[in-house]
Amino acid sequence: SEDRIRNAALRDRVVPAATAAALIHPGQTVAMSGFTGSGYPKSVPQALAARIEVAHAAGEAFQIRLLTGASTAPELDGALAKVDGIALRLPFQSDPDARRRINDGTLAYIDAHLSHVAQHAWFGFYGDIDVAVVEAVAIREDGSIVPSTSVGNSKTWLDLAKHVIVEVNDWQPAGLEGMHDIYYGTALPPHRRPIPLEHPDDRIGETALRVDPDKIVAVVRTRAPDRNSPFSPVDATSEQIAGHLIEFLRHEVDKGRLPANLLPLQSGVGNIPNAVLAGLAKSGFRDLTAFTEVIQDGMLDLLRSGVLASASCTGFAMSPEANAAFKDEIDFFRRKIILRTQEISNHPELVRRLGCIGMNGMVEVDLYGNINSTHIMGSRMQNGIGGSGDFARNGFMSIFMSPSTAKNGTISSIVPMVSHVDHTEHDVSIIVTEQGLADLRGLSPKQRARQLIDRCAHPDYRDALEDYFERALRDSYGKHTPHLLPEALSWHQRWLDTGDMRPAANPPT
Ligand code: 0RQ
Repeated sequence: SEDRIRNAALRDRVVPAATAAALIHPGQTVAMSGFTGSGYPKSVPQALAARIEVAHAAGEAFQIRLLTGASTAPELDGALAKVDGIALRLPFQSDPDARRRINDGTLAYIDAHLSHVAQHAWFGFYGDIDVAVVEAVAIREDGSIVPSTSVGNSKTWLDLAKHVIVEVNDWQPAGLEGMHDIYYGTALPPHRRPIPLEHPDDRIGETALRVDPDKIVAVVRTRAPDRNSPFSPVDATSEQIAGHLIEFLRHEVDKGRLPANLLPLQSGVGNIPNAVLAGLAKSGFRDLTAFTEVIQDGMLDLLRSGVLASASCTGFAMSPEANAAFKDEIDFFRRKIILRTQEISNHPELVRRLGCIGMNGMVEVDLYGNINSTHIMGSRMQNGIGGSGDFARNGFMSIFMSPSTAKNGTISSIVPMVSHVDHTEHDVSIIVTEQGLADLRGLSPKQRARQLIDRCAHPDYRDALEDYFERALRDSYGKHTPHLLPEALSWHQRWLDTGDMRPAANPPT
């Protein structure tokens, strides 16, 4: 088959992964491609991890500062975290080894809005970027780089890095070429111009990444799949959540508050969003659009059936089966999908203009609608805020979904006060649990509390929430957002002490 490296000078720079990894030095800031397990480099990070392990065994210090688009996979985050090779990580991860190190306090993590990362890098907040490592499906004759299954921050990494390593992955379908839309109109304040995108499927950029060929110090050939995990089958809880949400969307169309084909959808990743997508497939909706970060299995099905007319994203999260089918139907999907930089896929200006419907998961919500998306019991990092804030703050409406309890019912997802705040009450419009849906729009704090207790809380926790709220109404210092401060986080403390938030289940001794 045709060589994916179509520039002769760069063909001469092909080296083994270990040779390329040897160009990365201790203390350097390394910026890699990759977004939710798609389009991340696969062999250089592993070769680098091997090198770090050898250095550590010899008593030498060797860590890097690691920047990406979002989460990656075991070959990148996992391999480097296992050998304690990461001093600083941003802006998002979901790797068990990285998470363990973050929570034992040895890995510094900056949990950033995904739309912020490129501009913060340009502003210089992260210091110099020494090396960029990006995965490509091809290098063109002119040296420009065709990204693979994600774009993420790769444009910015290639613009800013002193040196560039490209992994050309033969496993990725060549037919990805033409799916990308890389916008080069961004500038720094005060020189910014409006972004000329008016419809979710507008193309406003180029199909490949520009790079100064002199910066490319190594090219590595790989042939390996994106490491994607299968989704669990839709369970009853997710199905109920999806049911409530779709009924609500229909109701909004009937009321004339949403057009018949809704507004551009943003959907988080995971089993509940997957259930929502499966529900949309059977809902009767047609010609929907998606302006989102990640396309997962369910969205590919919606594109196939015409429920979804087009989808704009910055990466994929596909199961191995979905990925195989995607490769077979790449010519169809290239007409339906636009892969953008995450700076554009999540851009506040665009999310506001298009009026996106943001649908994301949460850890917990409090009586007044503040959302915790990231921290377990206020201090343990789960994944990160990801793009949820970009859409929650700026969308037409912002929906958060979760089962009403966690950890076998020992935790209520509706709590008096959240133990960490990612999305404030001002950014949240709809809460959905398997119990029901609370529409918080246009409600005052006390009205919101009533809705959340009555519609979303699990019956095991309803009385305790009601009791807290009533006593807060009576005794709170202020009666606008009533709280009993010594008690507000006592449910979390009780769980830490006894393993159960329910007072009766495990009375403290
Ligand atoms: O822990 O795996 O140890 O059992 O949190 O929870 O129920 O599997 O749900 O995978 O949808 O994750 C908010 C984390 C939900 C996700 C969050 C525990 C639970 C389990 C995972 P275990 P589930 P999900 C697009 C947008 C932020 C990023 C985002 C997330 C684990 O949605 O990361 O939105 N969001 N990105 O047991 C204690 C609670 C809990 C709890 C759940 N109340 N208390 N533990 N858990 N609720 C994508 C990108 O931006 C890239």
